[in-house]
Amino acid sequence: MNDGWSTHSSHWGAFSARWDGRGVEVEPDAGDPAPSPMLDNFTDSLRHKARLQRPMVRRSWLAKTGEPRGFDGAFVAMPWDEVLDLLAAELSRVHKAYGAESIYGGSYGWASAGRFHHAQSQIHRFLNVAFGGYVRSVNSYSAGASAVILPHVLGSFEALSRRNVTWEQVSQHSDTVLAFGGMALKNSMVASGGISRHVERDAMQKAAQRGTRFYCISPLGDDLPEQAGATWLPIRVGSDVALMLGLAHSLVAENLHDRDFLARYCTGYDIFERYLLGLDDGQPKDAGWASAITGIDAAEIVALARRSAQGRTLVTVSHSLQRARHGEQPVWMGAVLAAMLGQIGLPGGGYNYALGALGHTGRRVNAVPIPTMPQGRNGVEAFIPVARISDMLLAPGQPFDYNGRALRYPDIKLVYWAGGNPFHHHQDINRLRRAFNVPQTIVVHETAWTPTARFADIVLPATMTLERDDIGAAATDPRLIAMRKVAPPVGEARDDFEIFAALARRLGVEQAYTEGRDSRQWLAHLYETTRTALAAKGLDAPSFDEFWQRGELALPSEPDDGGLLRAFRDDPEAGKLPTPSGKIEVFSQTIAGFDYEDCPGHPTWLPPSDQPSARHSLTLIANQPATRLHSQLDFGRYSQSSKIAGREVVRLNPVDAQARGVAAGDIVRLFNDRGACLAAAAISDQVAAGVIHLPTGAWYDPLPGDGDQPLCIHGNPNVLTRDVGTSRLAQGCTGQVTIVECEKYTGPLPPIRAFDPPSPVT
Ligand code: PGD
Repeated sequence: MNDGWSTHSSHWGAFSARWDGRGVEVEPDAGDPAPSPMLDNFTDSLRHKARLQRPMVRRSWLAKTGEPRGFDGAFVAMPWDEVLDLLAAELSRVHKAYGAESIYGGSYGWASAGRFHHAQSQIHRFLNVAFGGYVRSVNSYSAGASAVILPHVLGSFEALSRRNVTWEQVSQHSDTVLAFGGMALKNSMVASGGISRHVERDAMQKAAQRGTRFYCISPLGDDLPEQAGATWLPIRVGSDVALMLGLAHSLVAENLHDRDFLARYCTGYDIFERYLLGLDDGQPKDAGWASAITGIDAAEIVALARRSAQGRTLVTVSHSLQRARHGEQPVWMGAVLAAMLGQIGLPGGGYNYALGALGHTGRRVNAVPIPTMPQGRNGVEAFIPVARISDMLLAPGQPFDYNGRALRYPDIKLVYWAGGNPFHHHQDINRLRRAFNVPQTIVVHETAWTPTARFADIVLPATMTLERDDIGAAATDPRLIAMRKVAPPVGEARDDFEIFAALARRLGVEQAYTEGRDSRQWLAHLYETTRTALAAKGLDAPSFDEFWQRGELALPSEPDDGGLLRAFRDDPEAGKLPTPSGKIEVFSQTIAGFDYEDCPGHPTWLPPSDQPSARHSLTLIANQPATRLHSQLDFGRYSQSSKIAGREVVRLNPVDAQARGVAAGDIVRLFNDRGACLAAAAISDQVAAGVIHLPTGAWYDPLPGDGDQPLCIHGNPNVLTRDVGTSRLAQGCTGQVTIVECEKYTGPLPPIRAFDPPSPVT
């Protein structure tokens, strides 16, 4: 590139960048119609004080003093050769003494966009090669419940979310979009692996201009962009299934449900209809019943059912709804409601789980494979659903249920993490603190002194994406991006690949790990899969060097064909769904057979188990932030610009603020029985009454000397959330909602320490 500019990419957009020795200039990709302002977080991040510069080892771990791990422990700097010898010896010791089933390498996290320096792939490959495997995690914090329920009732989560109704179809065909949980642009700004074109805003605007009516069904009115011109239905938190049932009942009451579709394409509707009509429990799930639960007017529910039965109607359900106790139910009931409307598989209609939840959805899928780092084979059977990490560490050997199986938690002695931040992403951080004190050794590769790094024993500095060459690609993005190194690594930071290669050498498996390739040779090797597929289609398929020179390459897409649901609609025999019956399972014999009280055999209204009380009267929504991806670059310019007095901003409805004497800009304390945090108040009528909104991602910053449940002085909502699975079926993350109280904070305001390296560091 000219004048020192390099093409690069991130989970939140493609861009060019230039390093001047102190800061980074960033220019969004010229072809991106709506670049993410989160790109600004890169500008001053590379040499920020929060960056990890040298390998560090916890002093008390080295001295074996048995002192608990904590935020404020002392670390000792160690030269690379020494720390790698030490770590190789520790890995060998644990492996020899307890086996590979004592090493937790689940290591969840988004890390960076590049496909080669993909921290997950690197750590998994290393543990597979070195020890024949590790205890893994399954599913994600994003889609823990839907990834398990959808295959039982409709098809795989990937197929249903990624190759289904596109934004092109919405802008051309949809008349009504029932967006349960909304489709906020802050979420579709992001796609793992990269996103070169942000199309959602313009697609919704185009649709609205054509006449599409969007309904934002959420306690937050701005969960759809203003360009959608949406009607806001401020539903009570966690009551979407009741609204869906009320709509379904209204359809039946007026004979508007599509009986032919239900008979031809579904199984078990008759069983579900008995429940819907209340034939066994005496409670019809009618609009009046739904209104009492949801707070939405009964006449409005009936009118919405009527409208949905006319024209082309699309039902979408966001990830957020299933990141809660009983999160399987809205995912399933959304599909059943769409089935009753009879439009599943039609352009712009039917059901698209997670449309707008990430930039991966609503797009055409690439017709050629993207580069993927091979991870090798994991020979260890034991695994956990990803959000059960604290349970596993705190209760080794204890039984748990998962998707019809009775399993036991493995006994973990060593935790190895690269590319994730559990002290950001996991629920009930005070419980996680206890859990992180159980293993003998914790190893973390990080770019910065995240709270997770501060709770580790061996902390190895990893390069940030801008400090290395890579290839950016996602299976739903039409561009392969040459992610060219922008700046030299900070301090002694090394690529994860280099670190694992050096460890592999010490463990005698270097050749198996590297296959004799250096980083550059791996990039060329991984690129070859894409190049060969392009050449086979007779398309532009430049050599690796030419691709690198050009900076990007266009990838072809599959047709906008509606995926598996369209194929099923067109021919239910030839296009059978991958469910036990080959049809849409309105009732699932398999799930009923598991006999889980918290996930029955058909979609069911199960009231939230965590209800507001006199002591804790507000429902907290802890969702994805708008100013950064998760916790990444919280110290970056854009993220910091949104804070008030350095604290994360919490939004309250004017009524709730007034009742507590809270004004805009005040510092407030949020608390419940699990913990407490400070945040800065903003007052907004876009937040329903009784609801309080604090996004995730502010780095955990506990007040020193504040006991077992220290106040987080920065605003991390995961000190408040509950660490309990969605149900015995999926055991997914339930971090989206919890019950709290809020009061004005008048004490002295402690300085933020989250971005200061731990002291003393010698
Ligand atoms: P990130 O902040 O993306 O969060 O959780 P996740 O752990 O993915 O963490 C990635 C880390 O990787 C960062 O600390 C970054 O510095 C590091 N990193 C970046 N590049 C590299 C690299 O090349 N090498 C190494 N070694 N490290 C690197 C996200 C998770 O949070 C997700 S996906 C969801 S959907 C959940 N959402 C919620 C929620 O809605 N509500 C609550 N309460 N909690 C949630 N937690 C979950």
